Amino acid sequence: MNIVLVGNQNSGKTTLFNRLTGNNQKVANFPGATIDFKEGSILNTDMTLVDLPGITSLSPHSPEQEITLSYILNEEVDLIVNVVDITSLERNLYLTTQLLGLDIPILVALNMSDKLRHQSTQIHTKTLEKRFNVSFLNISATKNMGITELICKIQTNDYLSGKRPPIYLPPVEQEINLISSSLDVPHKRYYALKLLEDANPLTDEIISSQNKLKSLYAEDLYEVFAEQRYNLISKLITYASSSISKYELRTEKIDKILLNKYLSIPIFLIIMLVIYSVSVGFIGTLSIDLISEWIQSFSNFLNNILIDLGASAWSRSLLIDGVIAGAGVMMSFVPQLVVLFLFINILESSGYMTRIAFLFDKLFRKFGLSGRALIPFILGSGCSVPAIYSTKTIENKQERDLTIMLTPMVPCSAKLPIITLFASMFFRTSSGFIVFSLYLLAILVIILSAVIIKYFFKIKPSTGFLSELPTYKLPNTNYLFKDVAGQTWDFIKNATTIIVLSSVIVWVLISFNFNFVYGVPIEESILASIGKLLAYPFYPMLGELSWASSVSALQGLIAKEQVVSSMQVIAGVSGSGDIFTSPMFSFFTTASAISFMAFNLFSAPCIAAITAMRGELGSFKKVAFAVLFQTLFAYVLAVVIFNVLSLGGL
Ligand SMILES: Nc1nc2c(ncn2[C@@H]2O[C@H](COP(=O)(O)OP(=O)(O)O)[C@@H](O)[C@H]2O)c(=O)[nH]1
Ligand SMILES: [Mg+2]
Repeated sequence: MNIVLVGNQNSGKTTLFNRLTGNNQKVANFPGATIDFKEGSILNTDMTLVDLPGITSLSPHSPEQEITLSYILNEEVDLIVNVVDITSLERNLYLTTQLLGLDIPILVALNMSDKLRHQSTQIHTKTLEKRFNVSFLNISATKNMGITELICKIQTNDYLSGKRPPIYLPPVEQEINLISSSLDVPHKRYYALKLLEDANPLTDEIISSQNKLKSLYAEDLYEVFAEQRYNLISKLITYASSSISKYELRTEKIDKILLNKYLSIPIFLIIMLVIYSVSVGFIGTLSIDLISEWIQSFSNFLNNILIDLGASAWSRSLLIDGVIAGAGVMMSFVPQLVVLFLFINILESSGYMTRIAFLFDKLFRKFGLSGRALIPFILGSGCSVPAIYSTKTIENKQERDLTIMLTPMVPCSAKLPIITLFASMFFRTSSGFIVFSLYLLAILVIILSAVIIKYFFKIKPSTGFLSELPTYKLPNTNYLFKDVAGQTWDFIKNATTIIVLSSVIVWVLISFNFNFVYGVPIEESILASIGKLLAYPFYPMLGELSWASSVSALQGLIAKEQVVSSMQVIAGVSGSGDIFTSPMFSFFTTASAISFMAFNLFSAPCIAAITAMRGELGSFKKVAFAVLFQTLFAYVLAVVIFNVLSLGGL
């Protein structure tokens, strides 16, 4: 197969030639001419390639151009690769329109496509293909782009080679067809046109055709044809090119950094670190401290008024330790939620969130999750409540539900006191390692849970893989504040009743015994009785019937911090270090310490998180499934850990 490269000077033919042939090239000489050209074979194929001198049209103006024309017309050519400089399409396509008159298959290589990236226009090659009925391919000879595709197309004959489309206005086409039908040579259209342009026409037939066209257009038919070619091209280019908006240009520039191969993930982690430390860290800690202070002074104030009013001890306690304490738990979430919603909304509406999904999709899809799930997981290590709300940006409902169910299994910061309590007590020197291992365990637990839940809910892998990324936009502040306000209000509305109610219920359970005597010591309370029942299911993970442990775990439902504070109250100590000297908790061994930690880490989250799940899953059944699943999973895990470690003598 003999292939020739044809194109304007400086369109990149020689560069492409070198790229395609490597070292398999030699200088050839055209018989009877001093001008030489290069010949070679395309790497790893037996196709020969010829690099001809550049030409601007099929009307040669120099000896070199004559060589090119004569080679194309007279040699055995199986395919013309028309090399076109995409940055000056108008001039280059002029030659293409002429090459289309030849009886040789053509493949147009739009070279220098790399340069187009810096220009503000885009070329739709499909439009060009449709109009010319030949294949167009974007390449860059210097940047080695599209070269493999080019070779592939050539090797497999994968290019359009249908009927040649009309190039000129109908009267001209009509005369071309008339003349070419009487010719008996290859390249009829090319020669017919030449005859029509000829100043010294040979036959009467040609003279009459010429006269017809001259009366329609102008005296100089060469000019007329050239003009019609130019008109066609300029019209086509307006159709085929669209200008890139300044937003798209800006987006491209930003993405060069944000989606850079090496920088994208560090940048994402830094952004998350900032969001995390500002919302959950700074605002979260500050507001929890401040709000507990306010609640404290408000409670004192209210208590004094109630005493003055002669209210009973239990009613004061109900209001303060039940209702107001519950409202305080709810309120302490609000400031960090506002800040977090603000950040998440900015990430989403700016277009960055879609890019994060794009970065992590491949990995996360394996577990039935969207790349966007990474954000709730990271935030979840601070607090599950805002993390669950941040799943709002996951479009696919199934993927969203799965993420919501998994997020509470990320150990949140409120679970940290549990970890540190046990780790520092039982693993003094290696407590850092234990904390680290628990986080690793959390990752394994989440992956395993994902696989199981995916199976339960028959979650199909979503096919909506992103290929188009939106442009970056500055968020509209109006909508931004409306969204944040709406989301925050949703939380307050949904959470207040549930949290206050459960706080009151726990208060009742702690404060009364079954005879409804108020103010009994905790070990005689209703909660302790429930704890004594629960001690049996806890036995397989503790090796001990301990109502104190099951009650503490149960209190974690209000807030996970309460697990440790409940243990302190039951042990009757003030420092957490003394907990294990109390007879209530002295039974803990290394094995039961680890299993109890694991159970608290992965079992049902606190009421606030369950409320958030209820709001976002939108179905009570799904919440029940999630909470039961988590608790059951944690239970099995804890029992396995305890028994394996106990067998190992720990
Ligand atoms: N940016 C860019 N420059 C190119 C590309 N192909 C060729 N060139 C440059 O364009 C110039 C002309 O290339 P050359 O191969 O000599 O063109 P020829 O006259 O058609 O043989 C050289 O400076 C090449 O480096 C390309 O794909 N992208
Ligand atoms: Mg050259």
